[in-house]
Amino acid sequence: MKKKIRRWIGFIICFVLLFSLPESSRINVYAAGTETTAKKAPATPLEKNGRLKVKGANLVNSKGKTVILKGVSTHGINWFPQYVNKSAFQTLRDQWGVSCIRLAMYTEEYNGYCSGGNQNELKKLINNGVKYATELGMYVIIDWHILSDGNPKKNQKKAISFFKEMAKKYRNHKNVFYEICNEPNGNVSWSEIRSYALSVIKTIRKYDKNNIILIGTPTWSQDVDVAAQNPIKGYTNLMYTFHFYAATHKDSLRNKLQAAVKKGLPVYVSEFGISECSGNGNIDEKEGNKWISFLKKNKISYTCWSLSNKDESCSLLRSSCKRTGKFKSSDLSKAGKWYKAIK
Ligand code: IDC
Repeated sequence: MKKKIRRWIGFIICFVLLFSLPESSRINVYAAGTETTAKKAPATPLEKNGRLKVKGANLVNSKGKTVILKGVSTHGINWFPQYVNKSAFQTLRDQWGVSCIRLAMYTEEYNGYCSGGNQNELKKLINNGVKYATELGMYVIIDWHILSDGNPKKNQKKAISFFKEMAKKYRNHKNVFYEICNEPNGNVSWSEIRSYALSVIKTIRKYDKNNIILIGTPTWSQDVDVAAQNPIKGYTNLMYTFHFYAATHKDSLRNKLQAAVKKGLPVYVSEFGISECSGNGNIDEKEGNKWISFLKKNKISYTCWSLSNKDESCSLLRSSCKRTGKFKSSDLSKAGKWYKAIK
């Protein structure tokens, strides 16, 4: 009889001990021998860094650590919609170390958002692009790609209603950037761009208090030194864009960037190439390396133009490449091979 009682007590103790273990180890106990050897996927850029914000001149992650995003820009999504796909973005993330995709939506070039393009189709592409990037844990820039419309005020009303829609939709996303005017150019001053930016920012911030807003600067987003003299006040999470093309732009343009950095302006290189500024002509890898080391030294994020197979030297893919994702080495242009190797 005593033996029986002891056995029961022993049984109850075992039972209590087993269920006092944390659930994870309990499962191991039950599943011993059935464990798989599958490795956990590495953390995505978004899992690693969370919501980014602007601190001083830098982009910092949710733990306050400075981050530099390596990005790729699409070509105009109105012309090359086929590259807005998850496989392309995933290849860039996993094989190129890219953490940010820029979705370039021309406003006034042929079939642009404000020049006869199908606005619903264009927004669908933006929404799909944001969705793929989000699923892959990547950051994503929604780029209002002004170019021949030099002065952003020209389409200000349309910009405001577009960004109102985007800000309402993406207020809870942690990975979205709004780039409100790609490259102001022609006869447009910083004070005009500043006043455009203030109206768009005011609209965005009504709905989205956090996501970072990128602001273009005069002369095709080169005059960050001018913007640095009178930056926008009263809002957080703003950055100013600086663009360069390495076969054209060298020390004298770097000096302008240096001046802005010295003033503490938060700068984001939302577009650059190593071709000439026409997007074609020579490729200058050496100058490209100089630029990248300058950007790294100053903790500035950068985005390379462009993910397409257009027959021009800034394209990251060869014109013979028909693939729209899972790019192989033989699919890459000179610029593509160079950029893939940038760590
Ligand atoms: C270029 C494209 C080219 C296209 C042209 C449209 O590479 O295929 O025909 O735009 O006008 C920029 C612009 C970007 C340009 C790029 C290269 O932001 O739209 O793309 N560039 O010229 N600024 C400096 C260079």
